[in-house]
Amino acid sequence: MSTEKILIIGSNGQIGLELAATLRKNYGFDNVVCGDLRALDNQEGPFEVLDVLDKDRFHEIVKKHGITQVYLLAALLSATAEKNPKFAWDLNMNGLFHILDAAKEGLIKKVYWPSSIAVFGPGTPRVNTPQYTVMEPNTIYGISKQAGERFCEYYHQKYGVDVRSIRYPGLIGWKSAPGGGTTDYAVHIYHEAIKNASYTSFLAAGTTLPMMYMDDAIRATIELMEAPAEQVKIRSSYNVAGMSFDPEGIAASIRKHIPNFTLSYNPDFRQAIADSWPQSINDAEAREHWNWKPEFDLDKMTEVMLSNLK
Ligand code: NAD
Ligand code: AKB
Repeated sequence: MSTEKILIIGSNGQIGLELAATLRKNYGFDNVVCGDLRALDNQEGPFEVLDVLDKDRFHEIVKKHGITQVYLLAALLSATAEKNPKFAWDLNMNGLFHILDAAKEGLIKKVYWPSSIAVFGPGTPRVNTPQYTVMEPNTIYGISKQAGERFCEYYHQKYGVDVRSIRYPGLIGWKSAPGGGTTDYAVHIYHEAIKNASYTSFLAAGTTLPMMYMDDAIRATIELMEAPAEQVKIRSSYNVAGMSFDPEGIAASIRKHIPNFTLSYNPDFRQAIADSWPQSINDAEAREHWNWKPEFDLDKMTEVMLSNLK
């Protein structure tokens, strides 16, 4: 039986719901405590109401359950953050400080915190973007993720905090809804394909972005968290790649199953965010250090998405 007790903060979001289910399978149902601002109607298993900005409440939960590891998922994503930049900075940074400080004080042993391809900016080489390159993000979300990466590395180097991180691309899954990102169209398109055989994209034709199927993202996260510490040589955040496509690419993949599917375009403010991000990611370091390898390409993902959403 596992000796680890895991707390997922932001457990009821797009990633948290899927991560909680997998961690509960691996570590035992009662060894994974979920935490979010409010419970779901059908909330399952150990759950605590938690605002990550409330440090005392976080400490209370850690002590109550004997938490050893924290996965911090609570954040404002790119599109929502642009609408409320000051609050986005507060949540994305101070939430992280509460967790890193708890690890520094020895209250918890291990931390997972996700970064994003949003750490890159308009000056970054956009194709096959390497781990180390120009990083000048121009969104508040990207700025908070880049600062978060710097603090993760700082806390590791100065205080020995065991913090691990991945720069997720846009994540696509059928079990949970996306929460305010620029890549959300790539989830919505599958739902609309099934309901209406048509979709209007809020990103323009030709907007290629790095994406990943959720199962790959969850597997990457757990593989990184379970890797021996000496293999985790990057303590800011790892590039990981899954696939890259533009709206027409995903539409073509959908048409293999729904031949009459039509795609139109009505780009909005999210276009500028997408235009500042890479098109594809080089993940050589993740492959070399902890043997990362994606399993899903676009057509395999489309098959799974459509068959499950039906
Ligand atoms: P989401 O918006 O779907 O879920 C976030 C969850 O956090 C929600 O359930 C929300 O209620 C909760 N939350 C918000 N404020 C909180 C607070 N103060 N205290 C406690 N909980 C709070 O987000 P997600 O897509 O699951 O993303 C999780 C993390 O992964 C974020 O850090 C995000 O930046 C990162 N990420 C996600 C993607 C993606 O495509 N989903 C890509 C890159 C990085
Ligand atoms: C978003 O679009 O904000 C997220 C991300 C890539 O960080 N999906």
